Amino acid sequence: MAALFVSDLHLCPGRPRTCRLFLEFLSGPARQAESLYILGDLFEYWAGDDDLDDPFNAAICAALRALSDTGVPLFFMAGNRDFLIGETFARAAGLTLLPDPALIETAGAAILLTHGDTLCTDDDAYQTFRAEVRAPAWRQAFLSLPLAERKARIEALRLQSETEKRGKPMAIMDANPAAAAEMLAAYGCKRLIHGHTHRPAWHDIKVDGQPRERWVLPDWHESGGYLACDAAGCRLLNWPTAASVQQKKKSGKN
Ligand SMILES: [Mn+2]
Repeated sequence: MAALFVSDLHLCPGRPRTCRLFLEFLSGPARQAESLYILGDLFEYWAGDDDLDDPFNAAICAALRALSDTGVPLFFMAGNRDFLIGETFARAAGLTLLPDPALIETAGAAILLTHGDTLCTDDDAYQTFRAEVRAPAWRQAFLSLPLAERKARIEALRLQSETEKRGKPMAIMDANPAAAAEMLAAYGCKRLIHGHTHRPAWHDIKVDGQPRERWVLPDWHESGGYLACDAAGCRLLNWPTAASVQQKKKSGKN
């Protein structure tokens, strides 16, 4: 059995295929997992746990709950888009909230987890914005606004962020390798897993002359993917896999 890691699903009603793939993942490979870690940006945005009445959000929450009810431990770390997820959602979905970063132990090995946005240290404007919206006072003030107003403000922020991203060099929006090495060194850990950059990869790095691993999770859109880690190591897997597509054809579903 392996611990599975996913991130950057960006689920929203406008992406029905991605949602279907994720639901199939939850009722498929995730059922056989030792545990499932969702490392942020599960949702395209999250306006607050009082938005759980929304049928789309309720359906995703119920699917997570169904997995958790089968006994698979489920963990969630917030991303930059769904950092307003709180204890109410966590209880409803049957998952445990993790801080960012979080040091976990699975299959006898320590693994450091982070969403990944704090590693983008070359993007000063983003880090300033992040510090502002992650302050407890900002969170409290924002969550006290009416839900409709929160949604309108988030929509405006998303448009602004899309425009800004177009003007930024790609390199600025990637994880800074030195920041990743520093994080590993600070926790004395050999393996780091993060998402956010949408650049799935396995980076073999050196920290203080010692071999270390940095795994970057893929985002989900037309297809998805996940990282599986067990005593033998980690591997990035596509979802859906060729095998499951085959299986689905045989059973006549699509
Ligand atoms: Mn992100």
